[in-house]
Amino acid sequence: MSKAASELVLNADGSVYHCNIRPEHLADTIITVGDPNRVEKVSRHFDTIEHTASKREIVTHTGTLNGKRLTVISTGMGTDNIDIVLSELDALANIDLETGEIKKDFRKLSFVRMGTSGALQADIPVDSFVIGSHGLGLDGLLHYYVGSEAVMNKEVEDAFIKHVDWSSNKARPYLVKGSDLLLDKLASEKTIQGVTATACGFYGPQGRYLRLQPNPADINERLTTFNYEGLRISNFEMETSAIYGLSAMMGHEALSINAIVANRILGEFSADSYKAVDAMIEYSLEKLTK
Ligand code: R1P
Ligand code: URA
Repeated sequence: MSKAASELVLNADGSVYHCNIRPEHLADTIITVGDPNRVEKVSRHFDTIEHTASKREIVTHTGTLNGKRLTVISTGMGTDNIDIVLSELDALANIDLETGEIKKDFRKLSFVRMGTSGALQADIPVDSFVIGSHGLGLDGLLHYYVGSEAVMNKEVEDAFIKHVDWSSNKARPYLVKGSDLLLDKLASEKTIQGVTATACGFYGPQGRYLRLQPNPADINERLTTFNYEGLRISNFEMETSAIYGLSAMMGHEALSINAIVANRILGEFSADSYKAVDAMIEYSLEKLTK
């Protein structure tokens, strides 16, 4: 079925509305980062850069490293932006933008998020690298798509809802597994694995108390103490669950590696978070391309 102009929105040059790139600008392996300034921090390691674009908080560089074609793109903060970026990148790969028809031959993409995050366990130090074996969505995005239950894990979600006494005023939490293929590439003794919890905000939704009290006040303690057959929640950030969920529904691979800039249990923040992020980028690029 073709798509109305209001549904699959294109710019005058044929690029997709927000990401502002055309199909030929997209590599099969895509690195997502939250911060637009981090795009250059990734692409400065590339051997070649063939295309750059930017619109709003979405900056894109495509090039090669060690013979592998890569696109690095910033998503800005939050799963609402992930909905936009993942939908448009999947459309670039799998929809004929001229006719609006879904292409017959599926093109599989691999998404690697290189982000920053706060640890929810005392034994996960600042400046370490955490890979999300699973994404735990506290944001609700996936419920807006028909069939999303198929990529979720009801049993673990039910155990989590019971353990934390999750309020029915909030969207039901969802748990999605990351890509085993990418985990094989990226994991080593230098990385820690755990469940990455994705919040819909940085303050109240992550239990930070400035002037307004989070509800519940002890949300972090409830998350830290959850354990389902050895699965524990390692860290908090704002994108992973949606990347894992949409990728799984679309048939793509996705994995998230985060530099730990804060430890929420110990109340610590990295003395040099930019250095930790640079080290995580170098580590991940090497693993991804060699
Ligand atoms: C909050 O400071 C932002 O940092 C984390 C969170 O997910 C959120 O986007 O990731 P990035 O550093 O990739 O943006
Ligand atoms: N990003 C987050 O979302 N939370 C943190 O605590 C640190 C980085």
